[in-house]
Amino acid sequence: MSKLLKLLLPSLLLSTITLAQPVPGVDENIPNLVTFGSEGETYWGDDNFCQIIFFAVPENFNKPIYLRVFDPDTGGDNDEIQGEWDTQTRISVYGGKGSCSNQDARDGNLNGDYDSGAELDSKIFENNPEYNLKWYTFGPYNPSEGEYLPEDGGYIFKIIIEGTEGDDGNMYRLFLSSNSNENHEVEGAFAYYFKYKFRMHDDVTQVSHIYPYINDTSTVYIKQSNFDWDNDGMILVRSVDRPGTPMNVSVDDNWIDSNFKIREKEYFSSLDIRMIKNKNAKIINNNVVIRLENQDGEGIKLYSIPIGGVPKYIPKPTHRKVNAQ
Ligand SMILES: [Ca+2]
Ligand SMILES: [Ca+2]
Ligand SMILES: [Ca+2]
Ligand SMILES: [Ca+2]
Repeated sequence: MSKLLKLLLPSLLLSTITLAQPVPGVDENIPNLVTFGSEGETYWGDDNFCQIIFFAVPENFNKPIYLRVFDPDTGGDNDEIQGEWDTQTRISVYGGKGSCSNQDARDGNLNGDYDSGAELDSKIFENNPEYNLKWYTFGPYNPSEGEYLPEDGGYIFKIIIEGTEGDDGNMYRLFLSSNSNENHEVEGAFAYYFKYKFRMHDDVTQVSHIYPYINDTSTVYIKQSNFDWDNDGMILVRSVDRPGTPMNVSVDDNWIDSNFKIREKEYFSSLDIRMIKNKNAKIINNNVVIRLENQDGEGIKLYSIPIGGVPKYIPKPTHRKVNAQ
């Protein structure tokens, strides 16, 4: 993160702090995150049965925090059955040195030290009506139990959602809260992720979004990769300088990528990656994966809220000659 962003981050986030806590974020308009059991088929939309989300708690916040998970079970409502419900999901919370700065954690490298740092809590969820459509609360944690990374937004916590058994799809949502029983905002907090796995809307009129932020002038181009999109419509990049640049969209059980060059006006602004469903195909239960990298292969953070707000395309002024009467 640039020094400039570090200075601006609190004020940029201030206007949207009340939207900052849920993952998926409010502006993302994504119904659920998804992780399949480890015996799932990748063509159901999860490439490696693990999701990693980071939460940043600003350093001036000194009350206990809680990480809450909606519908952590795999069964009953909200989830995707394959045969019978037989899936186990391990949800773990990490803090301390190396938990969030570790490159394997940021890259989701499951062969490496993705589960680095101190494990604060871990719990296995299966088919259990007790947790169906309910919130489960991890914590309390003292914010200082996170890893102190001021350039990433303060004290950072890592939450890993890993399918350890079975083949069903676990749908869930997350919330960073200052209360153990309800979702209360942690002022100035937000979440970020380097790879995002989620369920698209079934409603073809709904547009989902992700919001990377171009935080310095060294980004030359962005490589976007997506998995198992089932050719469901279009992915467009909108920014202050472009109304919508199309990116490649994957088919079934397949990774595809494409690059787009960053323009000067896009530095220090968010991009709005818009996911527009195919109006005719009416694809339902579409689970997908997306990741962005810079030209050096470094993962680009996707923020649960767009930094500086949702970018608005500013059309170039057109100069028309006005004839004198
Ligand atoms: Ca099953
Ligand atoms: Ca459920
Ligand atoms: Ca679930
Ligand atoms: Ca899919």
